[in-house]
Amino acid sequence: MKVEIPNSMAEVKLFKTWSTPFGARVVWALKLKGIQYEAIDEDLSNKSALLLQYNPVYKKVPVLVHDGKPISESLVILEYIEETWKQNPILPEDPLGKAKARFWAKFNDEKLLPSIWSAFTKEGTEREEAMGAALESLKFVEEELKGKKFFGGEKIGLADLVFGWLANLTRVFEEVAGLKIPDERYPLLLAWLQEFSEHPIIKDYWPPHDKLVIKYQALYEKFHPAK
Ligand SMILES: N[C@@H](CCC(=O)N[C@@H](CS)C(=O)NCC(=O)O)C(=O)O
Repeated sequence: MKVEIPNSMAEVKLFKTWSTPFGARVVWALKLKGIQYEAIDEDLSNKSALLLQYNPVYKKVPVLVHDGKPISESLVILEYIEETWKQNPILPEDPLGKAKARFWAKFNDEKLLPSIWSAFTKEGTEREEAMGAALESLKFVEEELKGKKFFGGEKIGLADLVFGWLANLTRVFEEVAGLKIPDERYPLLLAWLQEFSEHPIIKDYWPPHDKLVIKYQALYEKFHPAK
C-alpha cells in the first residue's frame, strides 16, 4: 500500500537512527554545507511504512528525501549532497583527488568496517583473524595520513566523513569487546581521530558515548550469549 506523503513535509528529510554511523556521515555532510533538514529517527525493530516505501530494496537507514524523492545508501547520498549543494565542497576539484577520496570511502565500507564488525561479532580464531585484518588495513590508513591533517588535506572531506565512525566507535568497541587499536602503532590515526572529533560541526552531532556503550553491550551479549 502506498503511503500518502503530506505536502507539509520539509524539503530535506533524513531517515536515520540516533546511533547509525552511516547516518552520521550524512548529517555531518549536511551540516558542513549548512543545509537545513528534518531528522526522522527510525526504530529499526519496527520500521516505518515510509522508510520501507523509500528504501524498498535494502530497507535500511539512512535515506535522504529531497523534494519528496528518496536517495538511499550513504555513499550515494554523500555524492548527491555534493552535487546538489556546491558550497563547502567535500570532494576536491581534480579527478585524481576525487578518485582517491572515493577509493578510501570504498575501502572503509568494504574492507575495514567489515573486519572490525566481524571481530566484534565472532569468537576465538575468527575474532583474532578479523582483528588482525583490521589492524593490517589500518596500516594503509596510517600511511595515507602522512603529512596530512585530514584525508582531504587541510579540511574535512568525503573520506573523513566516511571514516568518522572510527572516531566514534573504536573506544566503544574497546570498552565493550576488548578490541584495542594500539595507539602507539597508529599515531597519525590517533591524531586524526582527535582532530576530527574536535571539529565544531562533527562535535555538534556525536552520539553520546555512554548510550553507545549500552547499545553495543546489548548487541555484544546477543552475539556472545553466556554459555
Ligand atoms: N550500505 C548502507 C548500510 C546502512 C546500514 O547498514 N544501516 C543499518 C543501520 S546502521 C540499518 O538500517 N539496518 C537495518 C536492517 O538491516 O534491517 C549505507 O551505506 O547506507
